[in-house]
Amino acid sequence: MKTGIKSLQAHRVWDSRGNPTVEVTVDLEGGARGRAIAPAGASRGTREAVDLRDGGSRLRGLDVKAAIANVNGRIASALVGKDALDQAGVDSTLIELDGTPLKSELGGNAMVATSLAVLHAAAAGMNLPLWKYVAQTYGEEASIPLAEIQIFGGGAHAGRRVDVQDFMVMVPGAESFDEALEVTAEIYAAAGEIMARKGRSVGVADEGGWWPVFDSNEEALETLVTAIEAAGEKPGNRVVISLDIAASEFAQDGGYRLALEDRTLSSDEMIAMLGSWINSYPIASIEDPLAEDDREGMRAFTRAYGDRVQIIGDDYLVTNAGLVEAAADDGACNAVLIKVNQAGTVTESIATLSAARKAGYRGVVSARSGETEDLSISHLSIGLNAGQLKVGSFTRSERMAKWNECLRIQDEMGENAFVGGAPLANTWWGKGRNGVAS
Ligand code: 2PG
Ligand code: MG
Repeated sequence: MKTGIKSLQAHRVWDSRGNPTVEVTVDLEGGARGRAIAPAGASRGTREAVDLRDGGSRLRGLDVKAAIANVNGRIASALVGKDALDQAGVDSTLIELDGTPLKSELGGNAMVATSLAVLHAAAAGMNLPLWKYVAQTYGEEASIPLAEIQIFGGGAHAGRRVDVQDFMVMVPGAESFDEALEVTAEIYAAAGEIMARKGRSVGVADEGGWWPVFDSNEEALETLVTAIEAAGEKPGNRVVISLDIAASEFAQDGGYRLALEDRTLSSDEMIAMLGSWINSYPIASIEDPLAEDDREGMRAFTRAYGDRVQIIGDDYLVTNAGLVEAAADDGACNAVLIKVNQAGTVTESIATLSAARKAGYRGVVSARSGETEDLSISHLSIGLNAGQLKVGSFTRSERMAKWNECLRIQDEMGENAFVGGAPLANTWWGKGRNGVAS
């Protein structure tokens, strides 16, 4: 099969919030085709690759005509004729052409859709499913990840109705990915029934989790525990809780403004509050517990709780290998979220995962709050043996499509491919439970 890039074409499509985004189609000389769509975040780190948006009043300034023109013009001219199998070469061409630290010239949206579309085209050119192509190309043993699934949305994804952004569950004690989803489905439904009984069932947030009508952030946690029990599970047994605090979103003047509770915490008080939650609830993972620029806070939190919970840097590390290395030197975080559009290219994202592994950090492949039918991250999490996948909730097809794709691949690979409790074996949960399913 001839794998030279014959043509690249960008189109405007629409994401799960009804916002415009960039889709790129790549055709190879041998006839193979790859396609990918850029996702979009709402709670974004200041150091992540930026999307190119047109501004103005139409479509609230979010149109992507300039990004599309960049793909069809400068990017296509630079990439036509290049070998799609040379992902690193393609990505470094994109990076050079852009020439800015945050991809603001070509647009992170133009670059990520192009980079992923080339990866898809290469896999198609080799006649392989994407996950298998990725595993072979990057020398990984593919595995089916542990799913991190949102039950209540919050923060920037729910009109800031509560301050904390994601209240999620993981089922590391499940025997298979399928069983983990089944347990999650029961918990999601139970949480909905509890909210309905309280007269608080008013729909869902951006990622499909229940809309968070609570009087305090901790009430959401209490309700989540009740929902886990109502689903017939013992919290902390095979089901554990995962939080994305997304603290940068409510950091204010060196403190943390909990608007729902009308109080402002210092960094130390924030650490103490999260510590009391860790002591009271079966929390195995916390993402962005402190703000992206609260280096001392993140170090102190990691010193205090890093041996009990997984501490994921999202806004704090923005899928950047250099920031992961610096955090490792610093003793901040023990895991990194991998969002390809934060880095801007596939190659940089994989380099971040490698840097994480070298530092002994776990990697969690993640969707954005603005998503589409694009299934790349399901394949990447499996092919890169990442161990964990975060996609949002358990409704809405831009989310479900990604869980369903993992199910299909699990069928192909067999149940032994599921990682089970292994990725969390060193956490509070894993130590207590010995990583063994009950
Ligand atoms: C996050 C993501 C996904 P966003 O903070 O982890 O939940 O949100 O895409 O809005 O940055
Ligand atoms: Mg996050």
